[in-house]
This record gives sequence, structure tokens and C-alpha cells, in this order.
Amino acid sequence: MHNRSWAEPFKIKMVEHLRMTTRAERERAIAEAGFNTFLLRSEDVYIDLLTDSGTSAMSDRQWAGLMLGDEAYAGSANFYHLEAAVRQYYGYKHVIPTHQGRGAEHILSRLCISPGQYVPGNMYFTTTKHHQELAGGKFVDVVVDQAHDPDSNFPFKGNVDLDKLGRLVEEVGTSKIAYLCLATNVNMAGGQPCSLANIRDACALCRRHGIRVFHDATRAVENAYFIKLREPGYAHKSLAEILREICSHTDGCTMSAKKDCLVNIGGWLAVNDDELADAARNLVVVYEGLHTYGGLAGRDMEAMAIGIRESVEFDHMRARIGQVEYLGRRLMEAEVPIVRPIGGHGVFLNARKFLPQIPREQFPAQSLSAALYVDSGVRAMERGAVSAGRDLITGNNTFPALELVRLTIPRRVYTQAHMDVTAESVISVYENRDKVVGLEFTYEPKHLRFFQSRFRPVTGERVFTA
Ligand code: P70
Repeated sequence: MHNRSWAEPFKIKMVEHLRMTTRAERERAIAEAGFNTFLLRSEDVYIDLLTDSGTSAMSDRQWAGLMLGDEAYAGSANFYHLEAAVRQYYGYKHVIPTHQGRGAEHILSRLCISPGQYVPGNMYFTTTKHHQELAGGKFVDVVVDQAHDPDSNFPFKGNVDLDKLGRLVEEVGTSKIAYLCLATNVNMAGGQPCSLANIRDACALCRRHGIRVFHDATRAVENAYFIKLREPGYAHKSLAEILREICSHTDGCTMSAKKDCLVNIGGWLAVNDDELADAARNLVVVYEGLHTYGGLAGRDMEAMAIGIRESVEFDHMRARIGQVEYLGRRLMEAEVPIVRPIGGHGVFLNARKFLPQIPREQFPAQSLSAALYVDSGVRAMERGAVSAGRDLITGNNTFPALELVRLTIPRRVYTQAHMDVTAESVISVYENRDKVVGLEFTYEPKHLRFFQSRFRPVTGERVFTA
């Protein structure tokens, strides 16, 4: 079986029509959107690779599950199905649903961070860091150096750097550390996994110092897949076994179920500690909803419970990551600069290498995602300086080592032919890269600026003049 190419372990039952646009229409649409792909109307997008979040195609079983929604305000049967699935596959004791991942991050940050505390993490994620800061915490990056190098082929670029973590503990003392925020399949590094050996060691270090570890489990199953393929000793374990082992080292997790769990909306907070669970259940009623629905409909929780079971099936993950690799390989063959190794949820273009003529102050990744949309209607997402935002203290723009454009692949949605068209478009923009111009802000909001910022080209009216 495994000497054959991967193919989707499903067939298509319903189709959603896409609208094709002309280049002139796209020029107008991106200008109206302030050259920010978040502000495009989805009707104007052909292949939508903005995100893998909430964009999955649900299975017929999940759709059937929607019809079993128990919309009771309290004690919905679907909550208990979700709770059982999380306990079985992730292994945490207490499960508190939230409307999506950031709802869980909000509750956890409020409960576990005191003002002035540090929160080490294996690379920042935008919403996670924002909630940590709103709670008075300070994020400290403790990911391995390889994560910041797009050309490093290290197989576990998501790993925690134990020296960096140890040094922080020594410098500030355990009482100043809120917890370790441990992300699996690190998003901002390019969808890069942690090894189980590293997870074990990082969590052991924390335990020795009495520091808790909370896991951002958003893409933990994708991480489990890479462990199975790459880490000695795991080839014969199931994804479900590896997932349980990952989670067993940590004290709880936040989850955006809109990714691995194959649903369009939902999330949860899970913890093992009884007192913390009580406090979280109490706080969730203030911000999300009663602790047996957390801002979701009963049907959403049912779809999530079913999605969790489907997500750990090996053939599903093999096809999912196989598709991402297919796109990545096509771009590598054309020598387009991408982050290596190819990640789990998308292919990340290295905009600094792609557009060396655009200075970082003119946001090359933002320009590149706008140019790609103009070329073909493919929508990508900036993951560089605009996403990183400003320094809390100085107010200056921060320029992370990685200035990337993410081509994020929704699960079970697009075909290999869509990947071909995407690759052809990226390659054609690459061939005409000298015709892409930089951008400057015309509007910059206070919180998570990348979502709503507006820009204009630094010269002329068009971002891509090819
Ligand atoms: C994405 C989405 C969400 C996310 C995540 C990790 C590792 C938490 C969350 C929050 C959506 C997104 C969010 C902010 C900026 C751009 C896009 N990631 N942890 O596309 O979960 O969205 O459910 O509140 O990746 O990567 P939620």
C-alpha cells in the first residue's frame, strides 16, 4: 500500500461553485481591500488559501451529526460526546468548550498569568501572545534557532530550546514564570513539528521547577503524523497513540478545533487540575456561555466529536499532508524560495528571498500576497512584519527573521489540479518578481493589526505591474 501514491480516502458528494474573475476585476478588488487579503470578499477569490481554519469540508457523518444537535441550554448530550472524545483522544480530564481557540486562550491567560510574569513559548502565535499580553504577561521566545531559518532542513523545527528555557528560569526565577506555552506543529515557523523526545524533556524541565505546561493542541495530530514518519521508535504507533503520548506530558491544552478537528467553528480548553477547571468553568460563563456549550450550538459540538475521531485516521492525515507536500515540491522544483521542510498545513513562501528588492519597511510578504491574488485569484496570508506588530514598549515595528506568505491548504477541499494552478501562478509571479512593488500603511488598527490594516503601493497604483 505505502509504495503507492497517496490518494484521498474519500470521494466528493457535493460541490461548491467558484467564481472566476478577470485580472481587471482582481486589480479593483485588491485595491478596494487596501491590499490586504483579509479584506477581500470571498466571492472574489478563486482558490482560497488564506487559512486552514474553519475551512475544512465536513464528512457526511459530521453533517449527519448536525441533525443530532441537542440544543438544550444546559447539559446538551453533544457536550458529553465531545467530552468523551477529548478524554479518549487527548487524554485530559476536564473539557470546557469555547467558541474557538482564542476563547480558550483568553480564559487560560486570565487564570494563569499574573501581571509581570513571563510566558515562554516555542514561537509566538498572534492571538495567543495577544491574550498573554492583555493579562499582563510577557511572551519569551524559546524555540530552537533553526525555526527562524527558512533554509534549515532540521526535521523538528518546532522544538523547544532547552538552554533558552533553562536560562530564562535561572534569570527570572520560577515564581516569575506563568507556564510554558508549548505549541505542536508550530504555525509561525511554517507548520513545523516538535519531537516527542523534546516534548518529554521540555516538560520534565518544567516539572522539576514546578512550572506548568499548557499545550496549544491546534495542530497536534499533524505533529503526531510527523513524529510517526520522522522520529525513531514511532513508526509502528498509531496517530492516536502518539497524540495521547504528546498530551500526557502537559497539564492541559487550548484548542482551535477549526483546524485538526475538521469543523467550521469551535474550540475548547482542557485541564487536568480540578481547581483550575472549576475556575475556568466559572469564567467561561462570563465570556463564552454556560460550561456545557461555551458559545457553540449543540450540533457544533457533535460535529467536533466526530471530527476528532476522523482526524486521527492515518489515511486522512497521509492525504492531507501529501497534498501540502505535492504543492511544496512543485515550487521547490521551480526553485521558488519556500520554507523547508515543507510544513503540515501549508507551504510558506520566503518573501525576503522572493522579493529582495523590497525593503522590510515596505512589507514584502504583504506585497507578495496581494500580487499573487492579482495574478490568479489565489488568496494567501501575510506572515511577517505586519503580523508581528509593534513592540509593546517602544512602539516600533518589529521585524521577525521570517517574512513569509502562507499558502494554507484547507482540509479535504481542493484537488490536485487546484494545487497545480496555484503552483503555476506562484511560479509566474516569481518570474515577474521585479514587477512587484512595496506597500505602506494607510490605516493601522490597535489590536492584531494584520486583520484590518490597509495599505497603498509606495509607487503608482498597482502592486503588480506584470
Ligand atoms: C490560522 C488561524 C488560529 C490559531 C492557531 C494556533 C496555533 C491558536 C489559534 C487561534 C486563524 C488565525 C488567527 C490569527 C491570525 C490569522 C489567522 N489560527 N493557536 O489561520 O484559534 O482562530 O480558533 O481563535 O493557528 O492560522 P482561533
